Amino acid sequence: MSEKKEFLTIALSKGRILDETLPLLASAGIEPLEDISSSRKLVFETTRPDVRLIIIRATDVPTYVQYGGADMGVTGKDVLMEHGADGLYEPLDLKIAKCRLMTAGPKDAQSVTKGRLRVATKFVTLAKNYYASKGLQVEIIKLYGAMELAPILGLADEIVDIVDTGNTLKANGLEARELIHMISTRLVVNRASMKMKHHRIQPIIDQLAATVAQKN
Ligand code: PRT
Ligand code: MG
Repeated sequence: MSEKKEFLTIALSKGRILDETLPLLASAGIEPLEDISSSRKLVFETTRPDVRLIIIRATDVPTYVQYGGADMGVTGKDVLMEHGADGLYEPLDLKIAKCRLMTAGPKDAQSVTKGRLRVATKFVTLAKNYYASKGLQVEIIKLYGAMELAPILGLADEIVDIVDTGNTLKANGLEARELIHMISTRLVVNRASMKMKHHRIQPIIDQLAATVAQKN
């Protein structure tokens, strides 16, 4: 049996989701053998010899799980919706890293914009769909971060971005406008793995579900 077949591989998002994910996994008996935050490794063995963790960017999690590089993954609903869910099951809302996908723009801006509205975002697909659903044709400007700068520097009229406390918007003279989606972190599973490794995956889903239910 190949190494890939005998391991159950779980892809975790590095960054802000990770700290809240680890206690959930621990409740399912899965704990990394080394401290992830103080290591440069990308693959970690766990207290379960048949389970390993890989630590990657949130935006890469759907891709790894879709292609079977990982059997399961943890990432934001925003990332999943933007990426598309082909080849993925989404069996569980982990109810962590909750936030909102919103439109935002300069405080006190005149709402009448001449010509097409320009929107800066890293969520190109979600933004396009949102404005289309309102019957608005917009020009989408793809950015990879610091969307808040775009209206300040005249690059865009609005942004589509994640909002939690709203402090980042406020600090940059912006205000939230419309809610596009409520966001939380989801567990995703590769469709083929769900069949082939069901006896190992389902108990983990069940345990995580029980922990989430207890916490919320
Ligand atoms: O940052 P990087 O480009 O490396 O990767 P990433 O943005 O994909 O990862 P990370 O760790 O920043 O976010 C991972 C996931 O956390 C997102 O996909 C969301 O599902 C979730 N999440 C929850 C958030 C936030 N809360 C959040 N507040 N993601 C981003 N933010 C940012 C937001 O983009 C904005 O810059 O925080 C700022 C707003 O926060 P407030 O509290 O000032 O409103
Ligand atoms: Mg980020």
